[in-house]
Amino acid sequence: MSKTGQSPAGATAAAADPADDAQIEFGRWLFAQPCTFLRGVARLDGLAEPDLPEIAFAGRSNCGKSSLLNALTGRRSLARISNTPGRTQQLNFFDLGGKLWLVDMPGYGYARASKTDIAAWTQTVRDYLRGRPTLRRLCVLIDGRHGIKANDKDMMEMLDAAAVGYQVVLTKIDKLSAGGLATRLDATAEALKNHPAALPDPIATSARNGDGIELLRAQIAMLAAGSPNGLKSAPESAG
Ligand SMILES: Nc1nc2c(ncn2[C@@H]2O[C@H](COP(=O)(O)OP(=O)(O)OP(=O)(O)O)[C@@H](O)[C@H]2O)c(=O)[nH]1
Ligand SMILES: [Mg+2]
Repeated sequence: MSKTGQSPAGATAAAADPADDAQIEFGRWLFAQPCTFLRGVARLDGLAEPDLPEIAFAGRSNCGKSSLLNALTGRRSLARISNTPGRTQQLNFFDLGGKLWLVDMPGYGYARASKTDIAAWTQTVRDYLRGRPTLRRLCVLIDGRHGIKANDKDMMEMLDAAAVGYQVVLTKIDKLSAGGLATRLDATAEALKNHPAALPDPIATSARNGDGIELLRAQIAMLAAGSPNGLKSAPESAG
């Protein structure tokens, strides 16, 4: 995986580097663990103390957060998918094999949200990001068809200011041609240079055809293991 942040020009280089076979296998193993809905919370005071490492998924309403979660865990309907934007209204916590929590966050930029809703959302997200020492990675999902929009930029600037590191994940890339994807990846990597808390290389995914899902699983598994050195022993020792 690129650690330097120096990616030569070109879409292939701009996309996150492929994981090796052992990492892919580890990711597959982790995400084959039983995954269960823990609880949904609208306010963080309803949440259990941070316990396991957490990976959270944020993004604009309808960008494909719940679908990505389902694709990662190989379940059709773990997280609720909807054509109605703004369906996921709370932070939904899922337990993956007692090893990791996955957090489906409410989408932002929902056109029909009231100012009060937006304020509440912003507060919840800020509280969550500030108060989760166990948060290992925030994935910011960007709808691959549209690229980074103004409200994505606002969100990313908030994260930059709070120094919360994040991985940008392009979704729905099955809707793009090969050329369209290359252009989107280049433009996204270029835009990320202005966001100090963003990892440099976006990951391109499709919940529909599975593109990029193994790579994302592998990256999350590595984070959950704590360090790349924990990789080989983790599946055996975890039973
Ligand atoms: N073609 C395609 N459509 C997708 C993909 N992922 C999600 N969608 C569609 O996009 C719409 C929104 O998906 P969701 O997963 O509900 O999006 P969300 O970000 O969780 O939405 P909210 O919870 O409302 O914020 C649904 O109609 C999905 O079927 C994908 O990879 N490819
Ligand atoms: Mg959702």
